[in-house]
Amino acid sequence: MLIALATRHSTDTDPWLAPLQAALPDARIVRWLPGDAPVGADIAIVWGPPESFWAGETNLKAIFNLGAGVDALLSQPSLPEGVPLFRLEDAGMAVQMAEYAVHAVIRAARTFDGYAVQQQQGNWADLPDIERDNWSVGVLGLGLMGARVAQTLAALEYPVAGWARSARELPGVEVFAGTDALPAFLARSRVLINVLPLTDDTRDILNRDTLSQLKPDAHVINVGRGEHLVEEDLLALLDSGHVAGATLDVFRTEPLPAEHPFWNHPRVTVTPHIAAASLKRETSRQVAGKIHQFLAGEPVTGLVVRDRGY
Ligand code: NDP
Ligand code: OXD
Repeated sequence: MLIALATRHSTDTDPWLAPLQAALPDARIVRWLPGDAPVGADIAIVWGPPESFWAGETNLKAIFNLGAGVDALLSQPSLPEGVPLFRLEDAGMAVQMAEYAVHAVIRAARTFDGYAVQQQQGNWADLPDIERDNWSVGVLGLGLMGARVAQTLAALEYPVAGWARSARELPGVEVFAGTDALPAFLARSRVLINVLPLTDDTRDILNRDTLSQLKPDAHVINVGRGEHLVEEDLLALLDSGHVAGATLDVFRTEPLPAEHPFWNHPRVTVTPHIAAASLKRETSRQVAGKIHQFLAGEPVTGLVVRDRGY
């Protein structure tokens, strides 16, 4: 079995070679970087390869993505049609996403920034107690990431709701489904956590109109994709005071440009797209398992429905 491992930069490819080869001892894995000759591979394992990769690979039977989000791949006109595309499913990311969200919510709800300021002042004083009823959390997206985020916060006794395309039962979480339910979901939420995939339906979903529907003193946490958020609308709502703070992991342009106002905004926390990393060993094992299932003609989960966009 010949596998092409394709990314944009060698720094992205190199750390994956050893864990993937260890998980796939029966395969020959060839690193492909821009400018290289075609590999003629049966299988592609990719993370953000340039368009030029696809032109040379005409024998591909399946494509495996080293991440959960496939928006960048689906936006490439040269991505071969009819070749099944599989995404990463959890593989240790959901628990990281839950940690990230819990950290951001607790930091706001328990006024830890206020205590940090007081420590600098040598000030031993209580800030107001938490009232959980005032910290209703809404999670956009209830897939592998969103459901874990929602249920982890529900276990900490925050009032949690989630929004997805389709209805389902999720213990401890009030579920809102479909576009018609979005206004009611937003109106009951003070903290909004976005864990949606980026699709034509979800692009720009965090905008002046939707964010204005949140409860006052809202907090916005974006761990989905940068293009979910209309950045100038968030800045305007931070200025007006309707949004009290934001924790942002993903941006329309990454790396976030040096001159971007988010860097120095006193109520915005910026992290460099690290909310949930694709862990090398877990990911390699999952991808290897999927490849073996695929080649054996067995059902493989994580197939991307291209028309749906995720
Ligand atoms: P899933 O496919 O498991 O879940 C997607 C969820 O979004 C589903 O609940 C789906 O609803 C819902 N959804 C999709 N479109 C709509 C819509 N139009 N209206 C309402 N709900 C919608 O994905 P994951 O949970 O694995 O990952 C989600 C995203 O998280 C990734 O696509 C990626 O962008 C981001 N991510 C970010 C990382 C980071 O480090 N910042 C790391 C990993 C992922 P339904 O269940 O009804 O289909
Ligand atoms: C992913 C990501 O989609 O890391 O997996 O953003």
